[in-house]
Amino acid sequence: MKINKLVISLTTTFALLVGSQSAFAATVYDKEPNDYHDAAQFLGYGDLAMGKISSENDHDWFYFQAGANDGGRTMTLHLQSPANTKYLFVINKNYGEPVPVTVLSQGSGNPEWVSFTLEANARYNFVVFKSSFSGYDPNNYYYLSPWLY
Ligand SMILES: [Ca+2]
Repeated sequence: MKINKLVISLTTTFALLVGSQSAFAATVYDKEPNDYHDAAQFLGYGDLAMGKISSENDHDWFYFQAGANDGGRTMTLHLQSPANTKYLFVINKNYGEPVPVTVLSQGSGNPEWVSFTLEANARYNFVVFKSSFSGYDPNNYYYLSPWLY
């Protein structure tokens, strides 16, 4: 009886540790403070970030860590803002290096949506903030989703 419980407990722990980047897509809620590089929240494959812009200058940092075998793969990043707001994101690499992107959004008023090519072992930072032309909605979520091909 005791041994069975231990086995179950260890199996669960192992699954949480190993599966966190792939098997279990998660919803990651924006948690302050996250307004700078070192406080960025981790996003794994297929994870969905949900956050709220809660002040004029709120910046929400997230990051994705490319693995050794991820070089050359295409990632898309999609942002859906709350109704009647226009939020933007910036993507940079490691400690702020530029990342060339292809814009997939079409026309104005559509979600922000880009694709870019990963370099192996690079860290990709995604920063969500509000456009200077937009208000913000502290009560409703934006949705940020990186997807890897
Ligand atoms: Ca923030």
